[in-house]
Amino acid sequence: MRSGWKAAGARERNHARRLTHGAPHLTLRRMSTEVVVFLAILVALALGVAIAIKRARRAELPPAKRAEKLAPPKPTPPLKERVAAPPALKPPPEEVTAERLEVTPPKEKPTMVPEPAVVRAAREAKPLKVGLERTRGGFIAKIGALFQGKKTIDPQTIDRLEEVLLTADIGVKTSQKLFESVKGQLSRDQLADVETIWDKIKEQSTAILDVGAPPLDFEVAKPLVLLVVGVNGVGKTTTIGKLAAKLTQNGKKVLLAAGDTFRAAATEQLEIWGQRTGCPIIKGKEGGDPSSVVFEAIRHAQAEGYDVLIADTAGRLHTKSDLMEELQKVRRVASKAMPQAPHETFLVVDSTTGQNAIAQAQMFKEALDITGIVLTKLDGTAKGGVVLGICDTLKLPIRYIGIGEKVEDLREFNAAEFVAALFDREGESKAA
Ligand SMILES: Nc1nc2c(ncn2[C@@H]2O[C@H](COP(=O)(O)OP(=O)(O)OP(=O)(O)O)[C@@H](O)[C@H]2O)c(=O)[nH]1
Ligand SMILES: [Mg+2]
Repeated sequence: MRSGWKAAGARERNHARRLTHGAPHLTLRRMSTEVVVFLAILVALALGVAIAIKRARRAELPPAKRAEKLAPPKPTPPLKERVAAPPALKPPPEEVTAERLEVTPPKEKPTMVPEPAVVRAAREAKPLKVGLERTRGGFIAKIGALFQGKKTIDPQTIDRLEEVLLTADIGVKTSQKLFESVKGQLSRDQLADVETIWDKIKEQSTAILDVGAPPLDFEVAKPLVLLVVGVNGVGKTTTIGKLAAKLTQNGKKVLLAAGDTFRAAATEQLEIWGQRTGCPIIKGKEGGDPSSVVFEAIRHAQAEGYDVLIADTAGRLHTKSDLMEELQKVRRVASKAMPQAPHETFLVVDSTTGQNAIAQAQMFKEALDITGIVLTKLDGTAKGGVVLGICDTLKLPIRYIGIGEKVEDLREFNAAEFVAALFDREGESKAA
């Protein structure tokens, strides 16, 4: 009985302990969990409301402002010059990678001192014939050999002339045209006379080379934007350097754009020309977007009053459509920075590649609006006859020719002058 009471007493005590200690502890823990859940719901609700308000405000913005808000922060302009850009300019119309561009002013004084045009012209007059010596040693020397020692020309020799022209790097169509003009337009008697045949060949060559384009005018726009394109290693950068020197010597303020972002060495090469000629360079990041560099360069040239902007580009195979599209984009973006830009697009071709140069020129012309050709390395090849093939096939004007690696070896092209130098047989026997 006593033990029964004891057990009952213990149950009572336990019950009392649960009531006095255990229960409040449990209640507190449950309460704090509920408070945390409640607070979390409150925070989530507040966040939801804040996002909804922000979206509603953005929806009220005009599309341009909205795009501005959504766009990533703009990179800090790298130079003070950028601040001076004309306010009316619009941003590039299509996706152009924003990148830090630099203007590299020449560190020292230019190494070339401007020289009066007359003095320069006199100094330049001689090398053309010398520079064309190798080409003269090609098909022209072969024709000379064919006529060698002959006072009159027989019909067999005329047929051999056709062979020589066909095997020269003129291109089949053009050589045929040249031959027909000689054979078809001369009488029997005239055909027998060596000098008359030479004259006819020269006359027809001049007619082919003169495609009737108006003379190159660097003053049609300020800045005149000149884009230089071509296959790898043809002489684009060298031509740009030489041309920058020429223009600077003629009193033009020239800016260069390092649009060959493919290799760091390409920019360095242009920088060396910049140092030599005293022309500043706009350059971008290696591997960056060339159209961005060209766009920035045009803006800079406009803001700083440059007369000419020459943009280099990376060499590319005419058969690579993606690379050709990159050039098309450069042209489109340039025209957004300045309507009509690029005003000139020069295709540089290496004459040592012979008839391949004609194929290159054809494909570049199809992809881009090429306005002129620069034919380089005429000093190092017997295949210079390709100049006839290019002009005849594409009807594009040759603007300059390269007859060496030096600055003065870039020569303005003039069909009559070129033909005279190429066919100049002074020193040879005229009876040949
Ligand atoms: N003999 C001679 N060499 C030339 C002439 N023009 C350019 N070169 C040389 O050709 C080589 C290539 O010239 P670059 O100007 O680097 O050619 P590029 O087209 O810019 O080359 P990439 O940028 O690699 O596509 C250089 O060694 C030049 O000195 C020329 O008229 N005559
Ligand atoms: Mg180059």
